[in-house]
Amino acid sequence: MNLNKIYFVSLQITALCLFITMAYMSSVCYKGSRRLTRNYILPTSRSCCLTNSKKPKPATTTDVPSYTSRVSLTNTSEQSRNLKWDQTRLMKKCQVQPNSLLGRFNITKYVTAAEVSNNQTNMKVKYGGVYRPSNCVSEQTVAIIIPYRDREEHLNILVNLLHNILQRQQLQYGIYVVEMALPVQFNRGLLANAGFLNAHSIGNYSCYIIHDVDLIPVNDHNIYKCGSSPKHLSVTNTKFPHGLPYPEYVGGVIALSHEQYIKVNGFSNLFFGWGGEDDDLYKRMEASSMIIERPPVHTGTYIALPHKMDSSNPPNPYRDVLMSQSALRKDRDGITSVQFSRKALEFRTLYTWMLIDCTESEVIQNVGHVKLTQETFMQGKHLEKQPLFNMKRVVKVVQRGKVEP
Ligand code: UDH
Ligand code: MN
Repeated sequence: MNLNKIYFVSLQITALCLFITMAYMSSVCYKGSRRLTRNYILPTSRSCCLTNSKKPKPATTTDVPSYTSRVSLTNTSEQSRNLKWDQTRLMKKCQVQPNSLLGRFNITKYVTAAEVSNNQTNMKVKYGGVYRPSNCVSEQTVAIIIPYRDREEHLNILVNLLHNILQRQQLQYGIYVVEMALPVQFNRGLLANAGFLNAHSIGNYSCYIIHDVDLIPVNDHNIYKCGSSPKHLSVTNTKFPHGLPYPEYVGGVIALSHEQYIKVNGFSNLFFGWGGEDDDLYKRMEASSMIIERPPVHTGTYIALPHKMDSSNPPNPYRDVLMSQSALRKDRDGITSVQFSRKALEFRTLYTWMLIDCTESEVIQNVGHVKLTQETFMQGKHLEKQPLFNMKRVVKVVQRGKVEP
């Protein structure tokens, strides 16, 4: 073999090696960027090759543009889903007290149903009354639960105003109107429990605010979020202008986190008719060693829309007796034992509406209680030992996000 031939063959071998090396390196880059797609910023192809052996750099807000432009080159649906996911993750947190808040405001005129549906602010609300800020991530997800029957005018006014306030507060939220089917007597506690279980199943919210339909907030510094303790938001209203009617009062509007709601086992289901379920809730919270947070009086202030006593919600004559056993009954009377059927569910323009039906005797039986009548009360039947309910089973159901029944 002459020298020229040897030189030519070795040149060919060198070129082949170079080609294999380049092909290998570009494949590493490709695999590397695929692997990084979901959790990290995509590096440029050069830096990928240079830094591939190093740990990938965690994403930061300032890194977003490079990530965005890279993905737009190959716009598969999976990548655009990842993009959305990452954009949400990388967006800044919403402010605790956003600049858009007005503080105390005056309501000169209440809206009509027609005005409510035309309102521009509400255009941003999705069907079912859910909203999420577009430019920041809300720290909590909030379900507003409104126990309801036959107060349409109040409902329009409240829902319209709540959307405005909650959007100014930069919250991610959903509004749930929980209506009780006739002819059973109204039961605010049972409706709150049914609303909690359904809203949890639909939106897995972190905070639940039980809200009377006739209380209209007039100060948006009253932030609709949960705290480390249950938060009673309606400190004063036009019916009680000077503050709480009594220190233990937690009626009207109260915010409980998912954990707090489970810890107190929600509301009692036994308060059919008017009164007592809120004082019973206070006793449950006290029995769970919780303290109640409240905003200052001038912040936690509401207009109480006037109404008469409802015919399907007469005062409950046994409310004091039931309340005297609150702490004893707490673990077997609440979300662990609530008995209802959801007759309808509609995602309406400004709220999710559901119709809840129940039978008083079944509700009471499921708690393992006796129905309090003049006769059973005189016989002291309600004081007899009642069977205990299996709390663990229902907590599991709540955690799995299923609604039972
Ligand atoms: N609720 C309804 N429909 C009813 C009953 C109650 O929607 O038929 C809901 C509603 O969310 C209401 C809440 O349950 O805000 C509390 O009930 P309520 O407003 O009847 O309770 P409140 O303590 O009424 O305000 C007291 C009786 C009013 C008599 C007033 C006389 N001046
Ligand atoms: Mn009222």
